[in-house]
Amino acid sequence: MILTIATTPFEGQKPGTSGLRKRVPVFQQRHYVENFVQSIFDCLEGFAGTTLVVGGDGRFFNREAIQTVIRLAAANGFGRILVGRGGILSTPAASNVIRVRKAYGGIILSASHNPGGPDGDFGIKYNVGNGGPAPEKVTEAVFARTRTITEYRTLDSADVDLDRLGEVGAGAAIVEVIDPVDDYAGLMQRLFDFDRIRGLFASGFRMKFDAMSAVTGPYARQILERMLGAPHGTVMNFTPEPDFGGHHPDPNLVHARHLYDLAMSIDGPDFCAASDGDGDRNLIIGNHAFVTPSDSLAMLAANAHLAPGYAKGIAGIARSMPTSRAADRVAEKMGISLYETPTGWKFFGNLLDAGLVTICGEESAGTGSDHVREKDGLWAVLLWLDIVAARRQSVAAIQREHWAAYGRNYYSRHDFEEVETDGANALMAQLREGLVGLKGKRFGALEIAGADDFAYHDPVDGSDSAHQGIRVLFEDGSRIVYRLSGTGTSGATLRVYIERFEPDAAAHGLETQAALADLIALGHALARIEHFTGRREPSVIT
Ligand code: VG1
Ligand code: CO
Repeated sequence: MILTIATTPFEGQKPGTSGLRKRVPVFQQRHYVENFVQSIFDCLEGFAGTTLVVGGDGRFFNREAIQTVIRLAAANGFGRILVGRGGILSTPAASNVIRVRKAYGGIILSASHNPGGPDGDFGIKYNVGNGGPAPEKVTEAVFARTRTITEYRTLDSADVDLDRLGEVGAGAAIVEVIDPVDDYAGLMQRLFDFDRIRGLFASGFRMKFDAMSAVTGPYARQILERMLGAPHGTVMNFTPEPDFGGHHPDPNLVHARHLYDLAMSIDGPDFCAASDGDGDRNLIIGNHAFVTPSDSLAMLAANAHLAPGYAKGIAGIARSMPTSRAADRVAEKMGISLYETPTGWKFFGNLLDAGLVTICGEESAGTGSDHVREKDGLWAVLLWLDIVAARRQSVAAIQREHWAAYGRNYYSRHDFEEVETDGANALMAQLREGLVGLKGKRFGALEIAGADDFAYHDPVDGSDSAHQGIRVLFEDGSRIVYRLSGTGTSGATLRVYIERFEPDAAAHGLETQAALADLIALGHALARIEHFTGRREPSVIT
């Protein structure tokens, strides 16, 4: 039976860079999930009888939230609800299911790289019919709706058994529990030369993939160990845990330090990789060769044609604004367009749909292509493996040759996490006010060529997005970028992105923080970071 339940709005149900993210106890409040999900449905049109995809990264509260979503979706008139078995779907796999099953859209339950567990974070994100995150005009409408909602529609039905494949009824709708891995593994098989990668492993190539007790475990084991013949034990921490084993499922040099140490050890593996909570990020470390995400985007773009799925070449590249300009040099040499978008995958969707770009990436360890409409951690790992197999070279050699051909963009991100919101906002405000005065100023060898508050005009749908981060550009091509995170759940996080271009191969062997030292110091001074945040040092350097 369909029930109509009276409710009142909750404060702050505002989707950020990638959906609504809050602490678990916030989501556990009565009506909280219902309000947000009903607000999404209230902003959609013409979905009666269509298909909705639902899945999550398996974190604490995933199963409960999925049952709620199923009841609301059925009561609101969706005809078919596809759910990953166990409530599991990695973010890229969900994107793929939406596309191949021609669904109206999808609801992804994830807070990505944020910690999980009863005191951790939870999140809900809506994806549209192309498989990608809802664009800003949709997320803004949803937020507006959360502020006026008075009732939601649900069923009084029992829970669906999420562990049994197949169809069951829920009100007038059909719920179909699907294998979360099959379609996705098939897609990877079509894009890459699995025989060639199998040959690589057969020749003794050694790899470690850390699924970080998060969603990619089942995918990585199926693809790497079963389909590609990597030795048993290649995939570590492969069982998705509701609290990610108490770890922070963020594949960076802080939270996946052990992989870095392994790759740098004397008899270390040839290739180390990891993914995040929901499987859309990637970390790539060759033996004695850490690849920054920005460099990875550039190197994948330059070599993608070696993989069967991209043999015809790539149409263009898109990167988020703070991502280094290494990819720009590749695009320039290839004679293809480079698009600079605001942070967040939702801005790539239109460019991919219009065929303007094939490969996209962000400095935050996200790369992907037009095969889905999300960033895709395992995809990046498999493309790297296919390139290594095709070139018969180590990651270190590929990286060295890339830098020699294109120059090296030294790059680092400094995060000041959980600082006071007022101070962080004041810091951004004073930077914004001082922008006009910066041009022409000199600091030692560094001269400011210009500074602005990044705004994006979408060339496909004509929409505008302002205030996407402060850019300070230098005459020698260096950059300092400041922005506040839109994924945190407590206080504010200031991100400072620092980049310097080095054309001279003789200077490509420097340690990154040392190569950027003068820019880092200037970055602190220009924004008066200590004054506004009370912090002298960042909490995380990647
Ligand atoms: C961060 C990253 C951004 C990424 C977003 C979602 O956002 O910087 O590049 O798209 O997370 O990634 P922010 O607003 O905190 O800087 V995920 O893997 O958390 O879905
Ligand atoms: Co993620």
